[in-house]
Amino acid sequence: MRIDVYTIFPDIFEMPLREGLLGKAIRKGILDIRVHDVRDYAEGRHRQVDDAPFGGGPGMVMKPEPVFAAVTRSLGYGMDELGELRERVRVVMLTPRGERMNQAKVEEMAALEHIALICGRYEGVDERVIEHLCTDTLSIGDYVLSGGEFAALVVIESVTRLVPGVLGNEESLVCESFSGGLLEYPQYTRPADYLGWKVPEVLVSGDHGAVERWRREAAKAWTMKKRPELGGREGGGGDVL
Ligand code: 6GU
Repeated sequence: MRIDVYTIFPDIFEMPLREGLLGKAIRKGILDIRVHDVRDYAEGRHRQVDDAPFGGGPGMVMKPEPVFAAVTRSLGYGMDELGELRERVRVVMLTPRGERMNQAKVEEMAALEHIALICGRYEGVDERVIEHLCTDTLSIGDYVLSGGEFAALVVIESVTRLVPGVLGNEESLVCESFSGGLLEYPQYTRPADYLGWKVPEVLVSGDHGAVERWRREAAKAWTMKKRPELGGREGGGGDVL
C-alpha cells in the first residue's frame, strides 16, 4: 500500500513512521509512505502557504496553489489530469468538518492501493481543494485539533494495521471481528493477586467455556455502561470494535 502525506509540518511524522510495527512494515517494503512538505511547492520569496479568509474572520486559510502543486507534481499528474488522479488515488482531506471516521471506513481504506492524506490546518483550507482535488473528507472525532497531522497518523495506523503482513500477530485481527458490535472485554495478566486486587476467579479456572461466557457478558456490561448507543447486545448497531 502506498500513502502520500501532505503537510506543512513533515517532521511530526518522522518518529511515528520509524518506530514499532509501522516502521518495520515500511522497512519490509509492505508500506510505501512518503511525507511531502507543502511549503516546498509554494511560490514566491516567502513560500507563503496561507492567507486571510475572504469575507473576514479569524485565522488563516491554506492557499489552494501549493496544495494542488504538491499533490499533482509529487504523484506525476498534470493540472489537466485531476480526474485521472482522483480515479486512481483516494485523496483525503483531514478536517474536523469531515465525515466521521469509524472502523467500517478504516476497513474500506485498508483495501485501497494508494491513499493521499492532506493535513489541513483547523482554521481551514481553501474549499476548492476539497471540491476539485479531494475525493473524501475525514474527521477522527468530534473535537478540534490544531492541524490534521495527528489525525493523519491515526488514519495511517488504523488502516495499515489491517494490511496483510503489517501486524506481527494476524490472529488479533480475527479476535477483533469476533467482538461484533461490542467494546472489548477486560484483560488481566500475572500476578493473579496484586496488592489484594484479585483477577476474576473464572479466568484462572481453566474452564474455557466459562471464560468465553464471562468475557461476552463482561463486554456487554461494559459496552452498556460506557457506550449505550452501541447497543450492548449481540448484533447491536454500530461498528465492530
Ligand atoms: Cl481530521 N483535523 C483536525 N484539525 N481536527 C480534527 C480532526 C481532523 N478530526 C477531529 N478533529
